[in-house]
Amino acid sequence: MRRRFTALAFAASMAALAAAPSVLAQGHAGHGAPAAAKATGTADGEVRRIDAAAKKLVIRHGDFKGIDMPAMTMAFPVKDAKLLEGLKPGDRVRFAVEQSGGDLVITKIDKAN
Ligand SMILES: [Cu+2]
Repeated sequence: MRRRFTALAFAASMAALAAAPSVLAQGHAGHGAPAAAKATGTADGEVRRIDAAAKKLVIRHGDFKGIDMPAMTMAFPVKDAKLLEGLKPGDRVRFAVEQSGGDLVITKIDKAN
């Protein structure tokens, strides 16, 4: 009798454990998006244009690692105007971005020449 009771209690606790993860997931769903880790990626490219006033770089970039984006030419805001120093159109670069709202912001850029 006691043995049977223990087995039932065990089964009940296993069911509770199995249910717990989904309860936790639902608890996070409402406020998960802003706290989620920022997507980051790296790519190689060539500087096409530098807009120091707007703190933007137009880069013809190759495929990204870490971010789903094919090769194209596009403008990127830079996190810090200092990142633009020493760059000129035609420079080959390797750079890192982080997703910020709808933008991919350059956080690091190095000449690859
Ligand atoms: Cu792009």
